[in-house]
Amino acid sequence: MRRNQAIAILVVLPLLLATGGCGGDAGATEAAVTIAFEHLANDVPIVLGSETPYTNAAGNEFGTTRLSYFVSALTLTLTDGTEVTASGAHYVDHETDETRTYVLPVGVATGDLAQISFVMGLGPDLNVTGAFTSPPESLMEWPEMMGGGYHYMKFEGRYVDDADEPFNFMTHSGGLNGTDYSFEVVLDATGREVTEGATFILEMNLEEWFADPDTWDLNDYFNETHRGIMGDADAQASLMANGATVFSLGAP
Ligand SMILES: [Cu+2]
Repeated sequence: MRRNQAIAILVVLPLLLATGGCGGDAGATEAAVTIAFEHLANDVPIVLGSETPYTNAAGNEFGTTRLSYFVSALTLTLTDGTEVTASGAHYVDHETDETRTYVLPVGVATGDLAQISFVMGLGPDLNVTGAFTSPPESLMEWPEMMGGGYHYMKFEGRYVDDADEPFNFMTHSGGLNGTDYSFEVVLDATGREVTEGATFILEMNLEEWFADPDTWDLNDYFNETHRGIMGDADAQASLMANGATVFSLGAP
C-alpha cells in the first residue's frame, strides 16, 4: 500500500508543478475583479421615493421607487486580446447593498483593459423558468402566459402625467412569448488597468431608457388604458434599442 501511495504522489506532483498549482497559465498573473453598480438620473445618484425629481427627454418629471435587474455574461477584454467571461447572471437591486458589488467568479489576467461588455438581462440560455430557485432572483419571474422565464428589469416609479397628476409606472422588461429582448452592451475601457483587487464602476443612467433613439412620453406608455408594457412587444423592442446608451463606466 505504501508503495502505491508513493507512486501516486510521484504522478500527481509533476502535474501540480506543470499547472503552477492554480490552474492558470504559467507566468500569467490573475486578479480578483469587482464590478460596482451605480444608478444615476440626470447625472446624480438616485434616491428612491415617490417624489418626481428627474426629467426625461420628453420633459416628463419622474422618480423611482424600485430598480432591480440582471446582467449576465460579463466579459473583460484586454488590449492584448485576452478575454475572460464570468458565466451566469448577476442580480442587482438598488436597495440591497450587497447586490451592488459583483466579485467576478473568475480571475482576470492583469493588464490594460480594452472593453467591458455584458448582456443586459438574460439571454435565452439563462432565461428559463425554474433556473433561479430562491429569492431575490426567483422573485423576478415572468408570467408563464407571456412566455415564462424572468424579468430582465423592474424599474418602477411615478411620473407627472398630462393631467398634472402623479401616475405610477412599471418599466418591466423581459423576453416576451419566445422573443429575446436581451442585448449586449459594449463599453470602451481603454485607459483602465486590471490589477489585483481592481473595481470598475458600471453606471446605469435611468433617463436614457426613455430616449435615444426612441423618445418616450410616459403618457403614451403608462395610462389608464395601457397600464403596463410587459405584453407590448413594440415597447420591449424600444427598450432594447434605447438600452444601448443607458450604461457608462464610472471615473476610475
Ligand atoms: Cu412585470
